[in-house]
Amino acid sequence: MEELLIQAVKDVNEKDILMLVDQAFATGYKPDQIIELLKKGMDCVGKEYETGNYFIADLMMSGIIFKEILSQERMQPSTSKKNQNYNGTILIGTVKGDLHDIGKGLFSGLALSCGYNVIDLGVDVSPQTFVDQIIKLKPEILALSGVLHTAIKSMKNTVDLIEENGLRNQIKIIVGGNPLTQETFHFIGADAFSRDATEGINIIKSWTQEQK
Ligand code: B12
Repeated sequence: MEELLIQAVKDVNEKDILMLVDQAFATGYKPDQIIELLKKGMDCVGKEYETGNYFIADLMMSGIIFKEILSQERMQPSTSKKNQNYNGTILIGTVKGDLHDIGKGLFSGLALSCGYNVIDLGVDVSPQTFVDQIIKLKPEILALSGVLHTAIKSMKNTVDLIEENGLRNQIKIIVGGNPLTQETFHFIGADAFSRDATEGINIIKSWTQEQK
């Protein structure tokens, strides 16, 4: 079943994907296991695009199907974790020049289920918008998302502008996205980075616990 689901995502075959996700639930798969399989399929879609076999329309369609599945009630993070104490406010956005928002959505959903107030500024968010919203909303945490290589520079510009406005020491910053490495993370000047939404949540939870 796992191989079939990955293949269906690779083929951007919506009907089969939805049917196989149903089957996965029926046989006891958990949402995070299903997300892992979908991500593997998306990697294949990305590779097909890189090699010229797929077009932008295929990327778009795969994104639409992924989002459709994520929006299903049964995919939401465990409700037993909800109603926890308020843990703080997270301001989040995909950085300037980048329109990818599925990983951001995953992180936001998990953060909400862990008791954080999440304010999502959307995609293609400029450094100035982040700064304006930090001044206005005073969040404890800023989460920057980006999956394009060019997002690294946008993240750096955002952190630099926060610094220039004298706001850096009042906020913890986590950057997330596949192109990030230890090296690019240091270049950006954030407090943490992750290529995985769940790991990112564990990092911010450790910050929140330190503050309590
Ligand atoms: C769907 C898709 C699109 C859709 C996006 C739809 C949407 N609503 O997001 C559309 C069609 C818009 C798109 C456009 C483009 N795309 Co695109 N896209 C993809 C694809 C196939 C899947 C992305 C995805 O959603 N994956 C699943 C999610 C769950 O993964 P994710 O977003 O990476 O999130 C994970 C981590 O990054 C991390 N994470 C992300 N955010 C955050 C935030 C925090 C705080 C934390 C802790 C973690 C975290 O956690 C998640 C896992 O748990 C990828 C291929 C791939 N393998 O990813 C290419 C890919 C990202 N796209 C690519 C490209 C080149 C483009 C275009 C430039 C194509 C073009 N010529 O126009 C444009 C760029 C448009 C723009 N300005 O942004 C390249 C990027 C190469 C690079 N690194 O620079 C990829 C890798 C494809 C490839 N192999 O060539 N794309």
